[in-house]
Amino acid sequence: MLNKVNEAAAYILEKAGQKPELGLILGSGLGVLAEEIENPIAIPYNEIPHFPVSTVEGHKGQLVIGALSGKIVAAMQGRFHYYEGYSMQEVTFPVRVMKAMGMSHILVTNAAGGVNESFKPGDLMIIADHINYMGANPLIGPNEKEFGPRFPDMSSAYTKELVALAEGIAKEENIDVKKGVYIGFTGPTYETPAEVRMARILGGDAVGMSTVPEVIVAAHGGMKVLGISCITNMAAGILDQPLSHEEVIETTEMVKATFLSFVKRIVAEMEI
Ligand code: R1P
Repeated sequence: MLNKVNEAAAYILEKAGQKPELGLILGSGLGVLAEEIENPIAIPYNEIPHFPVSTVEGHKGQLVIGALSGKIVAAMQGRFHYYEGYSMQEVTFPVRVMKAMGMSHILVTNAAGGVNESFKPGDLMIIADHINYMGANPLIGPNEKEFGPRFPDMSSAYTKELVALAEGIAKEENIDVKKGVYIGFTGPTYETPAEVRMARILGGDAVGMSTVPEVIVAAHGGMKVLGISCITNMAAGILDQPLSHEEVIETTEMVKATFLSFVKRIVAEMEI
């Protein structure tokens, strides 16, 4: 895989003409952040060697490189999910490429269902930790030691300093940000009420179908990670209403202004 990763990284660096320092993965409906990037260079995924393509609504399918809050960022306007039929290695390929391009930090965002009953749709949640409930792991298979160790430590996969930075900014900006544990399921079905109860018993605060594989690969590569979930709906069984991807996208639209100002300030203050 190393060759493929390096080919993709070289292609992007040549097209971009500058070296991004921070990777952003923008979740369902959260791609708007890429529109804030100054002097953007957008590279469609299908032009990047070995990159998968986006198949989900709300995921545009391009990498946008340019300046955001004084940093050069590479933002994925759309991510890949296991349920799309991609392998775990394909889902996480862009994270490997970010690392190969020289990025040491990554900010991962997603749309998630609220499991913690004190949450409400529209809340932002700083991810403190995750539970991998996907029944798969992107590191299964031969370990390429250029990428990282065989048995990576996951005790601080979500970098404590970045969590503290985000919490501090939320406080200063008077944003009622939550903090919690994200449980990754495979999807594409939304979780059943019983699965949501289980998630709560297991210690989960939010559920979703992404992020976990990306963060495992980032941790494998020794990258510093910050994760932010947008609670777009309450998970099944909490409110008496069915779930839909339209609702997920609608809520991200509602929370857009807060999400943008929060993340932009985090990017500005991140020490890289
Ligand atoms: C379901 O509505 C979709 O929204 C979330 C789920 O994982 C799923 O893909 O998307 P992101 O995690 O990509 O934000």
